[in-house]
Amino acid sequence: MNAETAAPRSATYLADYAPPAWQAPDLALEFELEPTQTRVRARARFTREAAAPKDAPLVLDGESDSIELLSIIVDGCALKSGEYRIDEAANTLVVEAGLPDSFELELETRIAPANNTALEGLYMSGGKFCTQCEAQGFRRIVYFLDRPDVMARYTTTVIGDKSKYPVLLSNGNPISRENLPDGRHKVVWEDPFPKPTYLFALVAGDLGLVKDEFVTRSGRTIALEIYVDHGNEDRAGFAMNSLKQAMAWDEETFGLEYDLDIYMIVAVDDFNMGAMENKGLNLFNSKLVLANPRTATDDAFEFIQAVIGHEYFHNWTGNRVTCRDWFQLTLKEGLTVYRDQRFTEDMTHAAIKRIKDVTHLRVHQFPEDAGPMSHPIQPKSYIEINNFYTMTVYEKGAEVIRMIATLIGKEAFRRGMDVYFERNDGKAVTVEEFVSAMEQGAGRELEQFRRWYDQNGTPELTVVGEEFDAAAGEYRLTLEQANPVFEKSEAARAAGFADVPPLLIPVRLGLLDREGAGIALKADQHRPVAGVDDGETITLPFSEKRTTFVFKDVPEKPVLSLLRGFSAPVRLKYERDPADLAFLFAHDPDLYSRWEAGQNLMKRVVDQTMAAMEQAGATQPEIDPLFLNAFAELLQEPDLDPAYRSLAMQLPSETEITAEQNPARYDRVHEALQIIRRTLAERNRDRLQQFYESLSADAGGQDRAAIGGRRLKNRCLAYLMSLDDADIAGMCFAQQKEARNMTDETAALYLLADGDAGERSDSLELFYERWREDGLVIDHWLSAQALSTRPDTPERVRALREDPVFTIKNPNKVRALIGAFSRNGLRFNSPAGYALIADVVIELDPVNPGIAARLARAFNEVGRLDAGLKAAARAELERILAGRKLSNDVFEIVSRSIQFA
Ligand code: HT7
Ligand code: ZN
Repeated sequence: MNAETAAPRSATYLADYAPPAWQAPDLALEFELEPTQTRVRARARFTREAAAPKDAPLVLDGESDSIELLSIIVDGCALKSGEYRIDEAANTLVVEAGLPDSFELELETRIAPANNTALEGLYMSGGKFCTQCEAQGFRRIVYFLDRPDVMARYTTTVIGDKSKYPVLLSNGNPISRENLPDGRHKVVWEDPFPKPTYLFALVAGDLGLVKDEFVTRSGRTIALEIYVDHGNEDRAGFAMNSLKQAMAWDEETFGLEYDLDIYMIVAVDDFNMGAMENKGLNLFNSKLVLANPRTATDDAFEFIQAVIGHEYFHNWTGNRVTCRDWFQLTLKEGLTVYRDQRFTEDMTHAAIKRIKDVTHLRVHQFPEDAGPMSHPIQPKSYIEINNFYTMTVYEKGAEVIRMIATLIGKEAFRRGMDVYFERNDGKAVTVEEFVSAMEQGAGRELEQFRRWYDQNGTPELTVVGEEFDAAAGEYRLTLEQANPVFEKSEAARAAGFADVPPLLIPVRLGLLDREGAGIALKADQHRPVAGVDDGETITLPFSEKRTTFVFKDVPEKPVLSLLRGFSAPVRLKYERDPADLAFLFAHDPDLYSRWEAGQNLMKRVVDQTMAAMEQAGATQPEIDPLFLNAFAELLQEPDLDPAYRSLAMQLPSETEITAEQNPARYDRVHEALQIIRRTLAERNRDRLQQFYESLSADAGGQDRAAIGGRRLKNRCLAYLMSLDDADIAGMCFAQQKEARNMTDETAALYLLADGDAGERSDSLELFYERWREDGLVIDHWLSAQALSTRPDTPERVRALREDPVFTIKNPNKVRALIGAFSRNGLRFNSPAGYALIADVVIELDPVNPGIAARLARAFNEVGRLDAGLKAAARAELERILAGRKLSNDVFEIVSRSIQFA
């Protein structure tokens, strides 16, 4: 079977949205927990919506593969078999006829959480019961209206064996506790806030508890509780502190206070994603809760703070105001990512955080948007909604929110947020409500801006002309925009666009004089947006296909600092004088643009090196002295923040460079980067060593200076390791052995695992012996080997699947080994690499289709492979598609990819 013959699957379309025919404003649930036979009872009064037809049947969502229906009672009378039906294909329970406009329904069902390996619905992890209901997990628990525009107040009774499950949790506040005569106990939870099914949660188990509290600005005391496995209590302090920071930040920044009396977080080892914002009861992948400096890297700490913030911020952007349907996912996710990004900017270093976010977007979202999974931030159709928790919906979605803030200014944005909550609290709404609230807050229309929600593809912003008229003191800048992916799309054709309409793109820029100082700006025809800019940075609202912007009173030929802060998620096409790039890399006061100038210089050098290698077959092509000097000056500059210096020193990744190539040349890019890295290390060896030694005394502080010091030290170590010098390899291994913190320990591990130094096997052995019992830390051991650029990596990864620390059932392990390997551009892109991923996708699909589909996205780049690799990838995609009973999750990803092969 191939793509053409694979069974078609039915898609859901935004255009087909219809409001629900029934509502059930209160839902009483009762769980009697047993691993293989949990009883679930649901009781609710259903009321027919006024606009629904009088004969509208009741259609409840529920997966008959997971749920055994024991009884169904309407207004006290049990229905007989002919009075309802279970539609196995549609996953519904239907009561066709004879229903009054309002009635009480009682259902009793049985499920087997211990057999639930998909980790959606109610499942077991490490002996505890837990749930994951977003997006459509509730329909694996009991039949109900499993759609976000049906919101109910829940009362949840949880009953379980008291010795095995002393902790019984659900959403809201606990209202009663009772011991039962048979050794079980019962806790009743009541959540006063109406919520959709996807925010329902239940946890039961034997858990350790870390407690704290937070006093809101209105004086309410909120109990904060983090539940972890016994023995891990001392690793929850950072998460707790992050939660309190997030609560205070949301009050200060957006005036948003927490609403329930208790906020609970539970750490779970088996979890498909990072975390889940269930009302009052967040579930977290334990990796995103548990941390102390001995076991977690600085990156892990920063990620934990961000995700704790993200889930907390959902309480307003997602829970209090939720999505009408899943096509509106970016309404809560894009906005909440934007909020967590700003939180981290405020808690750490704003420019560095922005640089990291932009890099993440360009490395992951840009390729997604140019490949088989390209979609607008508001998708228009899906086969499996789980496949649309994407970089586009989340990260590009956050960029779209950021552009609104850039265009209207932070104060107007805040007013817009207030309007959004005033109008929509307690409702399930669409992205339109958000944009319209922003219009109200800003007092201006954003009609053209709305196109960002509908156009897929990364727009191109091209500088087509720059002129300086010394006599007139005028600088003229001509910009053009295009979106080649969207222009060729089905959607553009269907909408009948002869000429695709332009986007409103906020372009922030500054002009520098030859001393590197900002020139005061006056744009005559396109005035800066009031209150946004500081006189030396201006935001041009670029709204046409092509515009010439004229700047007056410019005293000398300026150097343009364009797209400051990456003010729009576009590909900038700007052929510029490398001397200007070097100048900006040394002087731009905008730290983002300064870094970006360095990246552009580096990308240029990579291209030159590749070209030289190709033409002359030279193994040691000469590197542009302009760049070598710029880099040396960066190392010499006094008083630069160490974390910023470290970022500015970093070469663009192989992934970022190959993402712009067609065909992608993984081997060539890898080689060119190695040559450049080694040349830089050779020329700056003393300075790198000086930094390394002066920063080596650090023992693991968590303050900004200590973190920055470690970043710079380990960046220097990475450069020095490219020299293939035995002394340096010895120094690297010594760092690993003596490390008192996980950042230094793993930095050395990853470097040694990547090469051929004699210390390599000792390094891997030492790490394994130290950490094999720690389920989270040992994942670095798997990833370090999976990311190694050594030629034997595919075989090694296959072998590691048999190691006792690996199991295909745990998503973290799959991500650490197989996911990491799929990101290893050089080694994954080979027939052996493709076969390995395809084997795992095929094996994992029946176990956990969500994770299998994520892995299958490794083939996203298939359209940009050379002919040989494309054929090999296509063969593997066909092999996956040929599988019997392939899940919708994997089918959708693979069938889209194969069209590009
Ligand atoms: N809103 C949460 C999404 C999520 C999820 C989605 C599908 C499958 C499993 C999942 N676990 C969590 C996470 C968030 O964005 O906050
Ligand atoms: Zn989220």
